[in-house]
Amino acid sequence: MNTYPLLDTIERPAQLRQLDRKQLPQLVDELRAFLVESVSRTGGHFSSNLGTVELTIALHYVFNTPEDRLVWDVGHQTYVHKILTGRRSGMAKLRTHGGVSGFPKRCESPYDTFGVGHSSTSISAALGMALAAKLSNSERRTVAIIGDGAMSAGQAFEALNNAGVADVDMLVILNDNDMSISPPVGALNKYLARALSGSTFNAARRAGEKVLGVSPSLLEFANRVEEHVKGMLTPGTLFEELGFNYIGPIDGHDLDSLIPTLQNLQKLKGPQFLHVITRKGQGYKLAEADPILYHGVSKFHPDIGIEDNKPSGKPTYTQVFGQWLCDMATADSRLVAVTPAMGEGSGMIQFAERFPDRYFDVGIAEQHAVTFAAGLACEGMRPVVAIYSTFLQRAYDQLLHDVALQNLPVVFALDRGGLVGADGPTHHGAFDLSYLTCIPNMLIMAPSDEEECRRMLTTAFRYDGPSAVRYPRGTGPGTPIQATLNDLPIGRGEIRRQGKDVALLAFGSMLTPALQAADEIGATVANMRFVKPVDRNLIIELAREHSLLISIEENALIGGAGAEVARVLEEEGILVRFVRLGLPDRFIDHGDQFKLLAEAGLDKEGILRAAQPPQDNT
Ligand SMILES: Cc1ncc(C[n+]2csc(CCOP(=O)(O)OP(=O)(O)O)c2C)c(N)n1
Repeated sequence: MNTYPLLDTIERPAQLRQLDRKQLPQLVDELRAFLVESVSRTGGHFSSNLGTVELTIALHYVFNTPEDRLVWDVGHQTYVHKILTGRRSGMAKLRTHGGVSGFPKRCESPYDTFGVGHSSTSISAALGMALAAKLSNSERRTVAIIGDGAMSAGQAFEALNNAGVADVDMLVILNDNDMSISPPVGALNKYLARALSGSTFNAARRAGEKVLGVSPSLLEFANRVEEHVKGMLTPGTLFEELGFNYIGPIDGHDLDSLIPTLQNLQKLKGPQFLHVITRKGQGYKLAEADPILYHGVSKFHPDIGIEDNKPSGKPTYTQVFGQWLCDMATADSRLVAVTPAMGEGSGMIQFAERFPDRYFDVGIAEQHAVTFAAGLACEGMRPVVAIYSTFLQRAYDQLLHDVALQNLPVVFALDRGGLVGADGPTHHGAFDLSYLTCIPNMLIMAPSDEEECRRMLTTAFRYDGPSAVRYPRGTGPGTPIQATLNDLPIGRGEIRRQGKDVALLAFGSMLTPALQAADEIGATVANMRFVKPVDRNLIIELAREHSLLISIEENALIGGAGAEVARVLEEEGILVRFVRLGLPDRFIDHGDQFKLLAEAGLDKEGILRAAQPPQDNT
């Protein structure tokens, strides 16, 4: 039996637009079934995609894509968009090497108008596109689709502030499911929540029906919107004040509301704002009940759902951090912890439960998170900012200007340092060592195992200035963790294996492959531990006793840990053969974390290749 008779007929949105509206509910059902089948086999983002099935269909049904531009925020909710735009068969290889990306990517499809992965960019990008359309006298429409979580970021408001006075035709759709990854935080959320309160929402629905029911002319439509919607609803006031024409809230799972509303908005001039209410996980009961668990999933059985994580024996680095945070908070009441909307992913849930007054989820607001931590530090607190390496990129000036320049004791616990695998180039933590080492006052460490991670966090916490501990995604070698909170002597590495001729200078996660390679060639292995200050004496000693030094790091080669080693050699006037291994000067695609590392030469084989004597070309 064919489960997807209607979906099978649609390869492109143009075919979708040929369908009768009465056929669309069937398409909704087929797409949801397909999503469940396909994501349960590949893993990926799940609840957000279930929540945007109707909205995506309605957008491609009403707008003339790809001529009209759909600009998705974050992009983790675009699987239906991908399926409807010629990539349905590619979903079988979603997020795997050479397969479809988990996020929109301009090089993947003309329907992907803007590359995303990091949040809160859609309104800015859409405004740029809308202005470009205006300047080139094009009639094409531009639509930004942004979640209520992503809307909490400063950049979204900067863009609204600009767009509201920009005299362009653009539509911003707020996809409000009252969830970020975790429950949303902040005053904006409270403000939006009023829209969901029964009476207001029902009033809006009635107003919407009244406005749309009789196919009003444009003028009538505008007047009635004015009369019935604007006047009645509070949620829109903020957006109205910013210069947008606010419509909503409407039910984002009701095509009979969505399609006529979009059709009308399509014709209106100036900045338009449509507030749509959806439910994260819609249509799959388990995800509806626990949208956090089903936000990003590994493979699971669709009839059973996600089964309890079998303890793997080894804790992840994220869990090591979470445990340390609780232990250090118990030991020192000055510790406060800050997360920009990543409490779960950063391993802070236990801390949040045990120390609710010292836990600050500030929303998707990395810049604010860092300056907020600086303020806490000014007053004697000891803030720990838990942030993914890739997301700290957002807050670079705050890190430099607000924290480092004032030499404030803020600990940056940088999770996902190095390649993350399936999420790909938007999420790889490939650059932190480069962007951190050039900042004065920074203490930078990269652990090679779990206990070392704990010690580095303790070292960072006791350091009187800004510090970063960057650890990789997943598990380490499984070194047992001590209950005590010991620190490390700052700026000192250690020899882990004494050999001869070749010295491997391993940073962080690269110690494991370095030891494997060294066993084959009898090389010396140094666990460098500190990227800054790098262990100068150790480098001098290794250079004196070996004919080849190889530095190995899971970071961009340019400006990373190896560059610090090179700096020492240069400053000391040491002439020795020196090879640096790290990530090449290109963006690394999505795929299996370890295969990607091997491709970059960051495994045992890659190290052995680098240790070969130079080719004699004479
Ligand atoms: C700059 C940045 N910080 C954090 C994240 C991680 N992140 C991905 S999705 C998400 C929640 C987004 O919430 P919302 O926009 O409401 O979309 P929903 O998941 O509810 O559909 C977060 C915090 C990110 N992608 N980008």
